[in-house]
Amino acid sequence: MDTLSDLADGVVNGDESKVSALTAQAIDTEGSAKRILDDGLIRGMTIVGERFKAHEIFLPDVLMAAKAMYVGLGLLRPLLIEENVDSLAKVVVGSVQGDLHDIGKNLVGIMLKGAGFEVIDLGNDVSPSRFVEAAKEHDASVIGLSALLTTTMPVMKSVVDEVRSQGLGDRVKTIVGGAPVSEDFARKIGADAYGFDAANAVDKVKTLVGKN
Ligand code: B1M
Repeated sequence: MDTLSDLADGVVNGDESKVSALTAQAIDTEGSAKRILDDGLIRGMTIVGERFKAHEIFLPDVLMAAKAMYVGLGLLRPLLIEENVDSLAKVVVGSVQGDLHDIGKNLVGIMLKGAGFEVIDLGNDVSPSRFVEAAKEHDASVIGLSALLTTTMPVMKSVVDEVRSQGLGDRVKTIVGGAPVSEDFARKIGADAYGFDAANAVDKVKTLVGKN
C-alpha cells in the first residue's frame, strides 16, 4: 500500500497515531498538501461514509475516524495556510443550526485563510440570526454556510432570507456548500454562490467580492 492509501486506511480505522505518523511522512515525501488532503484524509472519510451508510460501521466508529482526521488536518493546516498580510475581505463561516458536522466547514475556513481572507468561524449548530448578527458586527462581505444533513439544508434558506429581509443583500453575499447541497439547490434558495469543495469555495468567494 502507498503512503496515502495507508493514510486513508488510518482514518477509516480511527487510528490517530497512524494518521499522525503517515501525515508527517507524507508531508516530507508527497510535497502537495492538497494531494495528502484529497487522496489520504478525505478519501478515508469518504470510505467511512459509505460503510456507515451500509451499516457496516456505527456512530462511535465515525467519531473515531473524525478525531483521527482532525489529527491529520492539524498537521496539514500550516501548509494549507499561507501567510497573507492584507485581508481580502471578511467571511463569516459556520455549520447551520441542527448540524454538528464541521470538518468540511473547517476545511473551507482553512483554505479561505490561506487565500488571504479574514475568517470568523461561528462553529456548528449556528442559528440564522447569529449568522446575520455576526456579519453585521464584523462588517463581513460574505456568509459561508455548510450543511451535511438533508434535514438542515432548509436552514440555509432561512439565512439567505434573513440577509435579504434585513436589507443587507447588496453588501453581504451568501455561499452554500456541503455533501447534500447542489448548485441547483443554491439557486432555488437564492444563495449567491455554491462551492462544491473547499478550493472551489475560495474561487467563488473571490468572485463574490470581486477579487478574482
Ligand atoms: Co454524520 N452523516 N451524522 N457524522 N457523517 C453523514 C453526513 C451521512 C451522509 C452519513 C451516511 O449516512 N452515509 C448522513 C447524512 C444523511 C443525510 O442527511 N442525507 C449522516 C448522519 C445520518 C448523521 C447522524 C444523523 C447520525 C445519527 O446520529 N444517527 C448524526 C447527525 C448529527 C448532527 O449533525 N445533528 C451524525 C453525526 C456524525 C458525527 C458527529 C459522528 C461525525 C461528524 C464529526 C464532525 O464533523 N466533527 C459524522 C461524520 C464524520 C459523517 C461523514 C461520515 C463524513 C463527513 C465529513 O466530515 N466528510 C458523512 C458521510 C459523508 O459525507 N461521506 C456523514 C469529510 C469532509 C471533508 O467533507 O463535510 O462533505 P464534507 O465537506 C466537503 C464538501 O462538502 C465541501 O467542502 C468539503 C471538501 O473540501 N463543503 C463546502 C462543506 N461545507 C462547505 C461550505 C461551502 C463550500 C463547500 O461554502 C461555505
